[in-house]
Amino acid sequence: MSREDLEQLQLERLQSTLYRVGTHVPFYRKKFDNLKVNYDDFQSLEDLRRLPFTSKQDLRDNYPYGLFAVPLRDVVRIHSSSGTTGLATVVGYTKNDIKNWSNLVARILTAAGVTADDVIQIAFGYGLFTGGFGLHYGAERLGASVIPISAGNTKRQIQIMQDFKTSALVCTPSYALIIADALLEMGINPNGLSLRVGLFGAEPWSEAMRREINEKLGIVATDNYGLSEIMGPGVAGECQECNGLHINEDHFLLEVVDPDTMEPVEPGETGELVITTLTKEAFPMIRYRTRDLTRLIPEPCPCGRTFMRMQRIMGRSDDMLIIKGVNVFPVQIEKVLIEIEDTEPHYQIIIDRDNHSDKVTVLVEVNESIFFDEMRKQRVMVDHIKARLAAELGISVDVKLVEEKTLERSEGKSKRVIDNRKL
Ligand code: DLL
Repeated sequence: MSREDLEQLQLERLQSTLYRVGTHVPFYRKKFDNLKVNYDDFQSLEDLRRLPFTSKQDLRDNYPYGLFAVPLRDVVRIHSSSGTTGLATVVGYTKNDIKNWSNLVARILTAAGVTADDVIQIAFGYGLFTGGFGLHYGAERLGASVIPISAGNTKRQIQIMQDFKTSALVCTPSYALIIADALLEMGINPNGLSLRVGLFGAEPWSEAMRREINEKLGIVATDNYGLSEIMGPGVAGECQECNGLHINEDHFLLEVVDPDTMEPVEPGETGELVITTLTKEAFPMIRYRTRDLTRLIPEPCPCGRTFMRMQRIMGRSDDMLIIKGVNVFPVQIEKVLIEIEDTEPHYQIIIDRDNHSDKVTVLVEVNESIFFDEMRKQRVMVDHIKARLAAELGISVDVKLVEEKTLERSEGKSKRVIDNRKL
């Protein structure tokens, strides 16, 4: 599609999305009224800049169904991000949304080189997380043979990979490396497997990691990007050039803005990605602040696809951490610690990558009475904090008690997080 035709399609779809949220979602109606936005007179994509941004906080404030644009009886699927209690965000899909989602993921699989002849092993979690089901429906839409094995149990993954002749692997890049190392340990030569392509996403990774995965698994590793608030996987994905992710621009309108001024950056400059959905029925999003940092690549891609590419995600403009694929905010840890007696409001989160798996240690200052107390009491406290954190975060973390005033104090922002992962 030429850029001109694409922009016309985007404008028409934007107009109908604005009508949809303006009439069905009180949150947006109020925002538009306050800003005196009359979306009926939207004549160009430039007008988008008159619209308000939507943030993760807006989703939380409207928990669970406040931002849905259809009645629940039209919703056929519900997903939720990262399963945490107070901070969860909930998204919904109509039948048509699921159809579009499947088509878009099928596109991403195709771009990465997967076909109906492939046996595809989906080692993403199936559940509230969008990764498993999102890739699953896309792969079925494509006609590939899907193995819905879900995440974990690495030995079994390898057994199945050998027996079922898996040719495409889908998971997080860190899990791909865990599988690669397990193969090595088990003395299995990856060249003896049928594996030829991998689609990895849901967490940040690097070119160095790509090289390592390619070498250790003997495959072409591609990157794909998405987020639950917008749809899940299927927003953008790499073709076999492996040089930036093609954005599904007929369904999503992307802007890159300066996270401080919220003004658009120069074309090709790095900034925060802001996404507007163009076809979503149940859960449309207007100018959603992803907090993900990237840049658009305006040059045409040698593969011939005309959809614009974005560079792999380079970081975040907030403090969200992705640990074992789960989104974690330091403030969640703080909230738990504050509620626990005898702890000081000083803590530090240390993240390491051990054998390609994320490991989190939370150092917590405790008052003298506890610190010099008997071991048994300390152990009880550690177990208590661990259990509370696991319930809040959805992942297990190590906890170490430290004496009062051991953690470095800072004059400015305190450095709560030490991320030692070298991606
Ligand atoms: O991670 C959706 C997904 C599933 C994408 C499977 C790709 C494959 P959430 O759990 O809502 O959704 O997390 C979204 O994860 O805002 C990014 O910060 C990060 N992220 C997702 N894909 C990538 C990627 C899914 N390829 C958040 N590179 C996003 C870097 C990524 N970060």
